Amino acid sequence: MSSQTNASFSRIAERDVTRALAREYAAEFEQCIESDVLIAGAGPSGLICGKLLAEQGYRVVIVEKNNYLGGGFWMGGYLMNKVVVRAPSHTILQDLGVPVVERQEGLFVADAPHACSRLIAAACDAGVKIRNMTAVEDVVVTEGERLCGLVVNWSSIQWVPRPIGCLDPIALESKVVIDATGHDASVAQCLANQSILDIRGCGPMCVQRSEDEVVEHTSIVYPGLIAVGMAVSAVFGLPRMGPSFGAMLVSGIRGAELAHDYIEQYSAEAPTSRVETK
Ligand code: 48F
Repeated sequence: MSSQTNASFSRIAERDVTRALAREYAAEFEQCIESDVLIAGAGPSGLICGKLLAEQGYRVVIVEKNNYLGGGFWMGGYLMNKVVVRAPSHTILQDLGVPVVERQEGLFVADAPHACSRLIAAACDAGVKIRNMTAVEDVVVTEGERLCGLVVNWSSIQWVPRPIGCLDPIALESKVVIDATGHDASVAQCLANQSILDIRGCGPMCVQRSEDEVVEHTSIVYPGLIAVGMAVSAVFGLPRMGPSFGAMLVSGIRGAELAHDYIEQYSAEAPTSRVETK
């Protein structure tokens, strides 16, 4: 510690700071333009899904409209910063190094900031590239009717007055897209807005059914698009969850398995509708 507090900072100019930021940003942004897996939403389902796929060597990008990552995982409900998970999903938190307390048989509680920050760090450690302050505005669908990317923009642009804020979005491409945007189901909603997909919206709360049903319904909801987490509930009209997070984590894991299988199949079939460029 003393070697750090005794030394003076290395000498640099202001322009060096700006140049360092710009170069690193540009280099990483270039890698995000075309990935294996593009995940919309950095809540618990999206983060664990991205972590597992990145650990398998896939190029994973998460776009998140907020500045902060974690979605609803920082709070367990009603501003109480503890999260509840039911067995057997408590072992996922334990594997992340998060302490859990068993409050009654099969019902575990963890500290929300601890759980959320561990999950974010694990995703970053695995190599997931994060584009925060980036909102999904639309989807890219190829002639073969496969969803192969997201149309995104700075999320802050929606707060800029229209006359000065008319800023075109850009497209990011991937082999598979994951909708992990929670109750909004923002990616599926883009398809619904264009009458390509039916979305039912969440039903009333029923914790006994909701967690199992979210995992069971985690699936490919349109060619190239997998829904995980509460987006699954919104698409299929399942009961809302309440502040219990096990199904978010297990659904994210299931989504990663489906994405792996989809990419294997995608690579084998080598789509013909995709324009081949450098
Ligand atoms: O809401 P969120 O945490 O989704 P989740 O992973 O987990 C749900 C639980 O937190 C909780 C629950 C179950 O216990 O009911 O709500 O399914 O995270 C979704 C993330 O997606 C982002 C949003 O800011 C949040 O961080 N998001 C939503 N719409 C967009 C988006 C969009 N259009 N573009 C980019 N990010």
